[in-house]
Amino acid sequence: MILNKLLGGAVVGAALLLAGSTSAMAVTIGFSQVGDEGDWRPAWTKDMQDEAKKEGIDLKFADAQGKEEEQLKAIRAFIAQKVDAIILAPVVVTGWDKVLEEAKAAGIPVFTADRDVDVKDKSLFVTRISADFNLEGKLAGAWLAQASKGTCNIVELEGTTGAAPAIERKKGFDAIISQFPAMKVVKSQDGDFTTEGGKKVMEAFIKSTDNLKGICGVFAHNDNMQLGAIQAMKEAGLKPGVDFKMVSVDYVPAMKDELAKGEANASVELRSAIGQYIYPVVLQYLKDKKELPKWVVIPSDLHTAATVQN
Ligand code: GYE
Repeated sequence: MILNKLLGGAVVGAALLLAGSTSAMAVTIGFSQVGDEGDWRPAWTKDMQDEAKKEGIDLKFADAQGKEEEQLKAIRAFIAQKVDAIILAPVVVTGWDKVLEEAKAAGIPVFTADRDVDVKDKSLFVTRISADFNLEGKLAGAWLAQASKGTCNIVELEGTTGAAPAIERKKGFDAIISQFPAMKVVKSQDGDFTTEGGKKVMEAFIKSTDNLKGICGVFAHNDNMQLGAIQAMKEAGLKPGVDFKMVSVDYVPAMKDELAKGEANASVELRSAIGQYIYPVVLQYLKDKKELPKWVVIPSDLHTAATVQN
């Protein structure tokens, strides 16, 4: 708020000199977070809070517990508080047009981080700062194609229906395996990105396929669902990582342990320390209001047991 006022006037140089300390010109940012559904997200939340402190940002944090209505409320509260900028990590892609129009009318720039929004008018947000989920799906598919020599019946644990990573990881994965006539997704179901969700879905798959008969691979849209799937498989006396090729996304510490143990085989890293990518973009924009490309991409890497580092 204060920064807006300072930068708005011609007296900016003198005002900055007078202000002297960074706290006098602290930028206020509202951050609407999805929730804490797995291991990756709370790690990212902590990173956002730590990095905000380092940058001297006054961060208003709102956890929506996975509910879009809560995110809408949080954004409206941020608008009422006249924050300098809003960072939105949206649970699903749809339903944002109206509230983002309200932010625009109030002159508050919105940045999306991590997940994407699907809005008609792209000027409703400045830019999206996130990894390429489609590429993550492709990396997972390419790993499985190579590991199975292009022949594999796959079961898939999908992320929250309507969420950008669920949509894009599936698309990317399908784009690769469709190149291999003997690779096929035989079952696919929403496990909501949680360990419990993944476990339940895998239990159902185990039942409906007579103990995963004929299945060679398990692709989970995130590690937590894969961790749940591994539990379910072990409880059924199956050997994940040995008799089934296990690939997922996030590369969280618990998955690194599974890779090292050999109960999982590959995980595409989704970095959680991304405040360092996000805040500089927001702060720079608040200074110069220069238009940005609509997507600032954060890189992803593939890890297997061979490259796991604890
Ligand atoms: O992979 C998953 C989390 O939005 C890309 O959300 C993120 C995903 C991440 O629940 O673990």
